[in-house]
Amino acid sequence: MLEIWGRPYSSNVIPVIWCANELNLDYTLQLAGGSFGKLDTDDYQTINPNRMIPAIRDGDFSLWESHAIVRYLCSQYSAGELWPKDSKTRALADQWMEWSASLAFPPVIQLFFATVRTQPEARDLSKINSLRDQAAKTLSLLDSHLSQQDYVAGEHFTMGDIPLGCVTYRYFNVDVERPNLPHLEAWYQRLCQRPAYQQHVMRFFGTNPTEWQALENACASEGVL
Ligand SMILES: N[C@@H](CCC(=O)N[C@@H](CS)C(=O)NCC(=O)O)C(=O)O
Repeated sequence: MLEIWGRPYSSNVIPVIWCANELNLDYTLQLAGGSFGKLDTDDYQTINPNRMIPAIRDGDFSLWESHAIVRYLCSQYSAGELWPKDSKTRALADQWMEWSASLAFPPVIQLFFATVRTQPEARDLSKINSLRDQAAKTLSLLDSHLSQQDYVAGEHFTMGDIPLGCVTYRYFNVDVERPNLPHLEAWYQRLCQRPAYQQHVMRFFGTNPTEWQALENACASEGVL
């Protein structure tokens, strides 16, 4: 059976778990990384020599890098749907996945760390405001793109929506003011209708490091999937 290694509150693991659930795949989640450890074992070295999460093992095949994993799962298990058959549509989906990694993810994850993952008394307001503005400026480009179509690669949900859907959930749920980005919001609301997104992306992540850690620790006893 497919194994996904990682922790369900980790920004790079969430797209993989969401993707596997969109595809209705049977998998086991091997809780690893952060307080779950396991990354320094000999077994994990063979799965991901970087000793980072996420990684997968699918039979005798191992793969790491979250976006590569999303592409593999979609091409292997959803050819023609999440992995568009038309090469230009597929290239556009891919383009937005790359854009997510290079331009959208960095300011949003830094904003997340500067707020939720920093105790309130240690927060740097000017840094938070600067990251907030940078994230909004970057995402405004996606907002204009989405004024023309319902999903990032056209009129259908594809792998291209997966990394950005995860980034956007973080962006819309940290406690900062945001400019009105109506097309981004409408697309986000479309994602919010998807059961796999509701279950695996729309997790309450707490408001400070103590709450965040307690939520993540609870995964082990809840038997999350
Ligand atoms: N580019 C990699 C980044 C992987 C990465 O930074 N993973 C972090 C978690 S989000 C990690 O393994 N940190 C060590 C840990 O969680 O223990 C990917 O997208 O998979």
